[in-house]
Amino acid sequence: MTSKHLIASMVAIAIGCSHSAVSYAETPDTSSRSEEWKRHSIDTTSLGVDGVRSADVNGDGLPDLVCGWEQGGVYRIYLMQRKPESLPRWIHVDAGAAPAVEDALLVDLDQDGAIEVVSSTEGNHRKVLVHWAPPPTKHYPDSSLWKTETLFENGSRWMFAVAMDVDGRHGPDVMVGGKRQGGSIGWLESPANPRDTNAWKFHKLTDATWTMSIICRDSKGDGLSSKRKRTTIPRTATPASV
Ligand SMILES: [Ca+2]
Ligand SMILES: [Ca+2]
Ligand SMILES: [Ca+2]
Repeated sequence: MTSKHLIASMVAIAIGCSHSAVSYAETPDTSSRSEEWKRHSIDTTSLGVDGVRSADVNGDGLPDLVCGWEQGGVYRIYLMQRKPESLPRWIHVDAGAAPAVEDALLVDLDQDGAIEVVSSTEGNHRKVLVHWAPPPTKHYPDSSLWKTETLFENGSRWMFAVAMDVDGRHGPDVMVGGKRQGGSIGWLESPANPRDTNAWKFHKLTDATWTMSIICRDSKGDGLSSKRKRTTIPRTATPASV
């Protein structure tokens, strides 16, 4: 596999109650569209994988991944390790519990250079959690150095989050979306000390029936990000937010 093919590869997730996997699909080394893509599993050890995000967590130029395992109640980061002309290996970072996790977001919330995870949880847990990363001088994959705290809860279910500096101060804020009874879309305002989770303030923007995603765009072209939301009518099955 060349780096060109790897960059062009898609990350996919297979979802099932008894069989779950974080996987990626390798682009064929040919111009023929008829050749099948090869699926490579990264992790098959938990249940209910739900959603995947990508960012270069450790700044080595290789894309890393994060996803939540809804039935497994954990989130995991996968750090890509790759040598030329070989398939990647992945370091698993299992750094905190997140019961009924629906979405996991990579963001350096306290701006110290180490990227945290913000997870949205539903079911009976119903919290927005922050999983604080170790300081940049510490070993990022060391699970014992991670710390999980509640960033926000109001009794409603949380489905999706994106980072966005809404007010232009104190670094990134967090836009969050929920569902069903009491569901809303709003933003969590970062305080001067983002590590003080009690000081984060929630600003409700609108009611929401079922948030599937939140996309930040400068739709007016005025240099300020706007927000678009996608919601659906209520249903009984848990949607796949891949
Ligand atoms: Ca990386
Ligand atoms: Ca950080
Ligand atoms: Ca801010």
